[in-house]
Amino acid sequence: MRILSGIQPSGPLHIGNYLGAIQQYITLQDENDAYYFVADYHALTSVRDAATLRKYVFDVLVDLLALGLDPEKAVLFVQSDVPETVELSWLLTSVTPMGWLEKCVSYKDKVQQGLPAEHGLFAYPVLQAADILLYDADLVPVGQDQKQHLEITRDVAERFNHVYGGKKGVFRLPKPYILDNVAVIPGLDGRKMSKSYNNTIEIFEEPGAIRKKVKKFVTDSTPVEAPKDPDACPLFGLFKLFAKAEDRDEVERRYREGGIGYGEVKTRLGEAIVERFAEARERRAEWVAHPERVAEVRAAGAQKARATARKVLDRARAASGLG
Ligand code: AQP
Repeated sequence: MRILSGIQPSGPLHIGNYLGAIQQYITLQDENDAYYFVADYHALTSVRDAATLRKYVFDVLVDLLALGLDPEKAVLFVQSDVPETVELSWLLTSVTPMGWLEKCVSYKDKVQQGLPAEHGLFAYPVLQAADILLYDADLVPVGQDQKQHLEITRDVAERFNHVYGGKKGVFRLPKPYILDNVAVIPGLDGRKMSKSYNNTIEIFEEPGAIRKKVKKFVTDSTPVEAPKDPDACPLFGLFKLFAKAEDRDEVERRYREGGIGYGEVKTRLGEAIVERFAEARERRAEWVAHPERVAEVRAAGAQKARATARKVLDRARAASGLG
């Protein structure tokens, strides 16, 4: 199967990105034809400084490589190294009804958070449809927050197929790949972990900073000795994703029986997070010390991605009467 997903270079990656998406990228790269990209066109809607954007793009590349994305198995590339994306985006824009974009929750959310109501932000789901359709993707590993955008991608593809595709259709219809237990990773305040909510734990923060941040996780005031429902506790929800099976079972039992305080869970969660990323942290330092290797990976990825993209774009151009 063809797998495709992207991640925005709009700031340091957090454990919501890791559990909700990157972990699946790594698993799926073994048995499939996988394409993963750094979505810098998308980041233009929020990052407005050239040097910062370049730094974030580099950081996401090294983060993905350090976390186990293998450029021998998957195509790793930067979105803007494939300018075909923008042309396809325009072809898709031309058949996308405004109403589909007007109902997008993420646009409304971001404007409510104070981002300017610009066209790029509004049209973001069409660019995302282009990202996906350009590679004939079958499956798109993402978190729950992207589900609505994936539905738009399918709708836009069907509409383009209907308008131009004849019997064969132009685009393959992709499906989201969302795992229930990691679909929405909670942040420090219990809401979805998100850069814009300022409630993240960054994957490659200093271990001391990670331990300190986890201590801020918001919990209720149930006393240590009182029984607690682990299924209703976002802190435990996160703990069980990082803890070893025996630690998870022990903590779960003590939640139900009473006798465990949130402070202890936070300390153990902090340790588990630091431990989980210890090897990746070392690998990251090696990549950072060799930017020329990162540049090689980027260039090779661009070449492969572009070759695939060109074929699909030509199909769409021919179908719509361009060229
Ligand atoms: N909290 C989360 N739980 C599960 N999955 C998540 N993802 C993000 N946050 C969570 C998934 O990570 C992938 C990359 O996301 P992105 O590049 O679109 O970044 P994002 O969703 O914009 O991340 P933020 O932190 O939420 O940024 P802002 O605040 O700018 O919107 C996606 O697959 C996403 O689902």
